[in-house]
Amino acid sequence: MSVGCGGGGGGWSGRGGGVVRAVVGGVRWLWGRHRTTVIVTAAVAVGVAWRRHRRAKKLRRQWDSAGADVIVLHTLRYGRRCPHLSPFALKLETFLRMAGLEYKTDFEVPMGPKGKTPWITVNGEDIGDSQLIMERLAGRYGVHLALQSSSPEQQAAGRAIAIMTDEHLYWGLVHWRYYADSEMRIHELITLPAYFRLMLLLFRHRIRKLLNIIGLGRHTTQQVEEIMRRDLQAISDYLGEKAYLMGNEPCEVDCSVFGMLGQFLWNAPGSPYLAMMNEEFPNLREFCLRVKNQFWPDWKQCLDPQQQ
Ligand SMILES: N[C@@H](CCC(=O)N[C@@H](CS)C(=O)NCC(=O)O)C(=O)O
Repeated sequence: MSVGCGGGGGGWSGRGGGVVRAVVGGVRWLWGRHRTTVIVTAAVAVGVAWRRHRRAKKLRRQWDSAGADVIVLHTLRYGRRCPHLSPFALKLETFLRMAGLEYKTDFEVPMGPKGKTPWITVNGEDIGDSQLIMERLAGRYGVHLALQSSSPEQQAAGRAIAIMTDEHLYWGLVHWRYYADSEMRIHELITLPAYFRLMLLLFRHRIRKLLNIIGLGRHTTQQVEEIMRRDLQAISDYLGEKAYLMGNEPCEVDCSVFGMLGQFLWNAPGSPYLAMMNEEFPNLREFCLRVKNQFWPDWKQCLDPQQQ
C-alpha cells in the first residue's frame, strides 16, 4: 500500500510539477508581453463575479421577503400559448392552485438546486423536483386531495399513471421537441434571450445523446409515436367518462397528466401528439380544458404577451 501510494504520489507530483511550471511560464509570458490585457481581463472577471454575487444576494433577499409559508416558484418565463413550456412547471403551478397554497413566481433563476426547472423556495429553504415538492408541501400544509381518500388500488393506479406520465410520456415530448420537429417550433412557444437560444442548441445536442442512452432515440420516429399513442390510450381508458382521473374530484395525478398533456395540446404545434389529442382521444382534450377552466381562469393573462 505504502509503496503504491508513495510511487503514485511521486509520479503525480512529478507530472503536477511539470504542469505548474508550464502554467507559471505561461503567466510570466503573458505578463511580460500583454500586461494590459491581463489586467483588463482580470478586472472584468472580478467585476462579473462581484455583480453575480450581488445579484444573487439581492434575489435571495427578495425571495426571503415573500413572507412566512409563501412559496416562491422558480421557472422559465411564461410562454406564448401555454403558461409553462415545462410540463413539470405546469404540473407544479396547477398543484399550488389546486391545493390553495399561497405562492409567487420568479423567472430570474429558473434552474434550481438540482440543475433543473422548476424548483421552489419556502421559508428560506430551496427544494427541487416537482414530485418531491408536491409531497413535501402536501405533508407540511396538510393538503388533502382526492387521492388520499381513494382505495389503495386506485392510489397504486394513480402513482403508476403519474410516473408513466413524468418518466415515459415526457421523453416522447422531448423526442418531438428536440429531435423529430425539424422546424424547431419550440421557438414559437417562448421568448428566450439570445444566450438561452444558444444554450438550446447545445441542449438539443445533449438531448439527442440522452435519447440514445435511454433507448427511445434508437427507435424510428414512427415507432416512438406508436409507443406514445399506447400511453395516451392507457390514460384515456383509465379516465373514461370521469371528470378527473380519480373520479369527480381532482388530485395530484391530474396535475401530472395535465402538465404533460397540456404540452401536447398547446405547446406542440404540428406534432402527431396534438393530432392524437384532437382526433383520437377527445376525453383527454376535454380533461385538459376542464383543468384549465377550473384552475387557470387567468390563463390568458399568464401568457406572454398577456392577452385579454
Ligand atoms: N423530475 C424533475 C424533472 C424536471 C426536468 O427534467 N425539467 C427539465 C425541463 S422540462 C429541465 O430542467 N431540464 C434541464 C436539464 O435537464 O438540464 C421534476 O419533476 O421537476
